Amino acid sequence: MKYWMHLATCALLAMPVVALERPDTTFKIFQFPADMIPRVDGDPADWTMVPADYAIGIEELKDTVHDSPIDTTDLDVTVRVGWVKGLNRLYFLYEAYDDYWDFSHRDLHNDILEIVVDGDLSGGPLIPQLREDKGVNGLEGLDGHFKFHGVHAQNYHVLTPADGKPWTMVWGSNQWIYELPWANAAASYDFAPGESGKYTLEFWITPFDYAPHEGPARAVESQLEEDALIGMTWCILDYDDVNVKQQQFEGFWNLSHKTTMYGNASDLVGFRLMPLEKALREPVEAQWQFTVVDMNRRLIAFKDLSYGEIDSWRWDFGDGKTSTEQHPIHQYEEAGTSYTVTLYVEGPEGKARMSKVWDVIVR
Ligand SMILES: [Ca+2]
Ligand SMILES: [Ca+2]
Ligand SMILES: [Ca+2]
Repeated sequence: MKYWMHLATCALLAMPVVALERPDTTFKIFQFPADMIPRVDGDPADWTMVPADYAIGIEELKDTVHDSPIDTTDLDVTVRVGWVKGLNRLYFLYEAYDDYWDFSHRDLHNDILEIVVDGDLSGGPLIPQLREDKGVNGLEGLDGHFKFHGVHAQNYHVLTPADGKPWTMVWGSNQWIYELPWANAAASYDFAPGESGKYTLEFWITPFDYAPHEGPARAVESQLEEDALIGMTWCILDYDDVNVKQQQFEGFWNLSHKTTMYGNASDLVGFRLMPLEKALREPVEAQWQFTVVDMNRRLIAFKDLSYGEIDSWRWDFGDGKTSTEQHPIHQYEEAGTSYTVTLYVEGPEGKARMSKVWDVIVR
């Protein structure tokens, strides 16, 4: 093999591999504007702004355990997922029809919406039983559970409905993640156990890169960034008979088309954290941030973060100097705490300005 070919092969092998199920499909997570964050109260009215192509219906699901055909008189579900830029939370609206709502037992026998999330696409097993080194030094047992289970990707068994139970079970070693300030839920329904009907559930969860058993002190939230991909899936465990003694569900309706999504984050599907829809924005919005390059020389780098089609930028640095560069670097001659910095932007569809009074301080 020629040396350069060998190099090319090595480069290919070294590329990060995002192993997700359904690699040709990417689902979308709707970005709510900061002044329209959904109120978690079981009333779906605040989701009417979410366009139809964000709704994920039962036609995307597959019963990967029994291979049953879809029957919407047995189960029909739609899920919408949202996020808010600046918050590491995933919001959900779950709307479901079931011919038999099964929720009177105290144990695992309960209609369930199972969600698995891997915010940093770490992939790989998240339950000790699926580790390749299971059985080594007891990793399959309680050591594996407390040190590993659900730590780098999380599995929620959301109880639909939850009656005399918390809103969800966490299949992991870190039960603290299902309570405020990490999660919250509210449901609305009007049926008794064994009846049919419509169920509405609103909730949010916080995905974690690291969610240890001991609690949140050393935990690391997944940083949700616009346009980024996360791994996620859900499946619905449809129990349809309260009298069945064994804990056996009738349906396993899975968005990933691989059953082991429950315990392997490489079997999740890709979800994109979408930007704000155009209809929710002004045609031109001004925004910027800055970084101190060298405080001794009072050297500041300004970065334009404006939105829309823009063909002119004008910066007023507050010291009598200006720039028409998009991302200028400016040196202040004197220390000061009151440099009011303004960015004016303009394009064919409009103009805007962003002025910050107390942000830029040099000493
Ligand atoms: Ca609501
Ligand atoms: Ca059913
Ligand atoms: Ca059911």
